[in-house]
Amino acid sequence: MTSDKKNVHLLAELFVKKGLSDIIISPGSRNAPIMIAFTGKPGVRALSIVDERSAAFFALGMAQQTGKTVAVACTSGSAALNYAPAMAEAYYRKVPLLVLTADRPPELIDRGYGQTIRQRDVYRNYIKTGFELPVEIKDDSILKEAEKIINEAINLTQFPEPGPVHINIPFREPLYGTMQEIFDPEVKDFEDSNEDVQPLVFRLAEAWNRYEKVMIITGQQNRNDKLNSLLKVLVEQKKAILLSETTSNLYGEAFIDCIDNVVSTINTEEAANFQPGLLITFGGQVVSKMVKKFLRDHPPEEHWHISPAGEEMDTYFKLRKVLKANPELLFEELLPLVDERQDEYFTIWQKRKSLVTARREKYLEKIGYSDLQVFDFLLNNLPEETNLHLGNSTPVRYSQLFGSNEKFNYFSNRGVSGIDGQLSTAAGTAFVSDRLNVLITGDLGFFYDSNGLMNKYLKPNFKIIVINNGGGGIFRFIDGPSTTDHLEEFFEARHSWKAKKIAEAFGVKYFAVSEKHQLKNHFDAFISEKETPVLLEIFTPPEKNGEVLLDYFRYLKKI
Ligand SMILES: Cc1ncc(C[n+]2csc(CCOP(=O)(O)OP(=O)(O)O)c2C)c(N)n1
Ligand SMILES: [Mg+2]
Repeated sequence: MTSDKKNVHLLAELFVKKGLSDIIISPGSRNAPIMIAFTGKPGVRALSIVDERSAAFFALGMAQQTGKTVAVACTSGSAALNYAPAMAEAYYRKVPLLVLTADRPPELIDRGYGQTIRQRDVYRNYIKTGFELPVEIKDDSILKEAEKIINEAINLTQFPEPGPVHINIPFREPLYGTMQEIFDPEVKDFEDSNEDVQPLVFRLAEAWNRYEKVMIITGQQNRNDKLNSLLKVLVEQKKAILLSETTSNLYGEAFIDCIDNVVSTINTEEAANFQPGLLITFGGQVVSKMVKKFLRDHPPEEHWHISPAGEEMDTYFKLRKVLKANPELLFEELLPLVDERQDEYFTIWQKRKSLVTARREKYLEKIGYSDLQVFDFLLNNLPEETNLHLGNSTPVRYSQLFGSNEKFNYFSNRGVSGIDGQLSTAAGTAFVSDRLNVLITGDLGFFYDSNGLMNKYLKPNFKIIVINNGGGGIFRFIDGPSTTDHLEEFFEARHSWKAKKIAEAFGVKYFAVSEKHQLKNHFDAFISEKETPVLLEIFTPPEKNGEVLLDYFRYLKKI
């Protein structure tokens, strides 16, 4: 049996035929036909999550792990608006989501009916495309039209690059009718044009060989072993400089994987020595503000960006060319065509990296209990094979200071860097993953998204670490807030809340630490817990954290 609303019956059929399985449904009555059509259908795994904001981030977490499109479905009105933060994140990070919003029929919009807003194109600025299904499928031509829309919408969630797509679905009452399945729709797949990358490869090789100083910067991306080995050769044998971040999920001895440590020590007199001639970039967002500033002040002569969708990402205001290609294919073809670059340029970066790394270790030996010390402990003690979810604000930034560790897969909501869905996203990834999934979040980020715990799908492989420094610790480090009278009240939003009762309310086991000597024991107990999700709250002193980090960068500079 399915819904007697033919538009959604058709959608559910195509959803399964196109190989999709996961849908998260939030409660409501306008979306009853979606529930009826999807749940109980062979091949569909339907989850129920109440809070739409959290549900959409949970879906994003699932999709970032599996690479498969995940659908979310909600009722009409403000429910749909609550999907918006996760849509924006998915759009800017290229995560495949299919957003289904139930709506009233067009004749009842703006006529005083309840729970009704203008939903068509509601996410228009941050989705790939928005569609609306016909209300009634009265004849074959409307059926074909709906079939076309659904095929196209699902294809667009994956091609040419993944992202979110919206389908608004108007329903006329009554909403709860059922009928036997009647449709066996036709699947239309996206034909990848498989464009020839050769001409692009020759152009890039020609540029490479023209410049002695070649720098590659990688933004956020998933782990990719083949790409990783190609980049290793480009760096180790061809002497390019590669700047990567933990969120780039790339690992190599000679990669400059702690950008801020190195860049913060480059002074104006020597900047020209570190400045690239040719800059090649690919991947998503770059976390480091310092490298953006460095390259704006000391720009490359040419910047070439590689993007499968051909996006113009002119971060450094020097973009010369966009190569519409897959970086892996491009680098594979490029390797045999490029010469080794200047040894001097390579060495200057490598030397600086070793100096600052030694300096970091010295500094860590002498500091007291603080966020930096806690991160040092955590990053050195988390088990192998961990999916490490880094909260926005300082967790993702602290991780950069320690470089990339091959034992972790790093995740972070860096598409738009919100603190509003980190817990839900990590929980979604843990749900579809067999590994240990550890989220390190700030306190405000945790309290903000604590509805992520209002969820029946938290598994024991999901562990949360809350670094509770009494507010938004980041505002102590960035220039500006401390020069105003509002640092504590309006920037940090200082509080003395504790996560204990929230964790307990949702059946999450709780541990707390507020001094260095407690850290090891509680951390070990936290990691050993195998039966239930668990939360470790680490209280740190806000003022001290600020001093320790600012002093860290001063200390590095004295190399
Ligand atoms: C949805 C959203 N609102 C506001 C911000 C701005 N913001 C960035 S960091 C931050 C403070 C986060 O505090 P916390 O989670 O405790 O992390 P800490 O800075 O202490 O590491 C805020 C409010 C944001 N990134 N996202
Ligand atoms: Mg905080």
